[in-house]
Amino acid sequence: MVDRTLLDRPYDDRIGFLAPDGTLQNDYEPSLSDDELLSLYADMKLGRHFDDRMVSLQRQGRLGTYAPMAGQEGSGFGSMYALEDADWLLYQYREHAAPIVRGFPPEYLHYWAGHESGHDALADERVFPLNICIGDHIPHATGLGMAADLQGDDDNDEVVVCHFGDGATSEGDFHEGLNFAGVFDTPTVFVCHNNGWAISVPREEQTRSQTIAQKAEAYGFEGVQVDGMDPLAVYEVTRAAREKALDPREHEAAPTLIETVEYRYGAHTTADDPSEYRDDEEVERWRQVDPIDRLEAYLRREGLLDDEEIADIEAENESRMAAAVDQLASVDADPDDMFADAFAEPTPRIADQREHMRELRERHGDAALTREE
Ligand SMILES: Cc1ncc(C[n+]2csc(CCOP(=O)(O)OP(=O)(O)O)c2C)c(N)n1
Ligand SMILES: [Mg+2]
Repeated sequence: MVDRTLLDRPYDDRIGFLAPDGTLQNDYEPSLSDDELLSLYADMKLGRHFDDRMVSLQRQGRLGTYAPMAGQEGSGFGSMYALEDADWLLYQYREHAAPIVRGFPPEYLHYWAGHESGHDALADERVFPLNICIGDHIPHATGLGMAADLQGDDDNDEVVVCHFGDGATSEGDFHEGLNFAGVFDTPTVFVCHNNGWAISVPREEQTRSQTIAQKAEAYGFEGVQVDGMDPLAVYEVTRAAREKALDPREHEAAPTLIETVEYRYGAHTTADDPSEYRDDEEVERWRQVDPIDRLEAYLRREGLLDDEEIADIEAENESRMAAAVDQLASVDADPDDMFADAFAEPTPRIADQREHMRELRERHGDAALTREE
């Protein structure tokens, strides 16, 4: 049973159901079945394993830059589990839960290795290519929601979910996207992963608003703040927002802004050194409320999970990831691709650069690409 009243809370009343020790709070009963809870746990573990391996592959020089997710699995997987297959996904570079829940195609790794093929990996699963240009995808999510509405006649059953970070809320695109969504009642769910930092800029310097959730007020729809380290709370809230987005009653369907409060344990990307701007104690504090440990504690309490089952899940996840890494070796990148697709026809400057690179490769081979010329 979806609880729509969850969306009607004060903005700073952070919704949470699962305590760090795995007990349930606030008279909550999970609406996910036991099998679904176990599957959510296994996917979150896959996400953490994927993340560890991706960082290590980057360190080995087998990937380009990578944006670690560890710590943010509660909001990523909790929100993904609330969706149906027909729903559309747009996400920022850190929310790897979207590709993992939508089938974890091995080609997803290609993107991070700089291969064109990584972009299309999830097209059939209604997942857009990940977004690097902060906030750009927010108006797209609104427009897509509007299109779903128009195409679905009166019985649209697709929502559009858009993931982005706290930093994205400072972009004009955020405000334009949410304003339009409010005016046209688009079936869009905006999930802001507030991890407290936009690279080295703390949340307090990002906005003077007390919460990010309250920004929804300005656009005429509901905003809620959720404990992003609690996958079950994020699940229930996203489920309620999804239902509201599809409400067939006139003027009842509306977007929602969900602010998930969480933390990234690792660096912003593998090109960042967080010790320059934050203390280890801060990281340690957040690790104490880890989303995977919480769910695991709950499942153990309920007798749904034991050491042996955890070992089986880990073994299965390791073999899935190993298979994805294996096929990475066979992908051949064409350095020319980096000049493709920005414009239908390359601008003179891009054409010059492409020509310059081709000449260098002809003269020196691909070693030219790692040398300063
Ligand atoms: C339009 C734009 N401006 C600046 C950047 C540089 N940039 C990359 S990540 C980032 C911070 C984003 O922070 P947030 O939205 O909180 O996401 P997080 O990295 O915390 O997941 C910035 C400013 C960019 N990618 N795009
Ligand atoms: Mg952030």
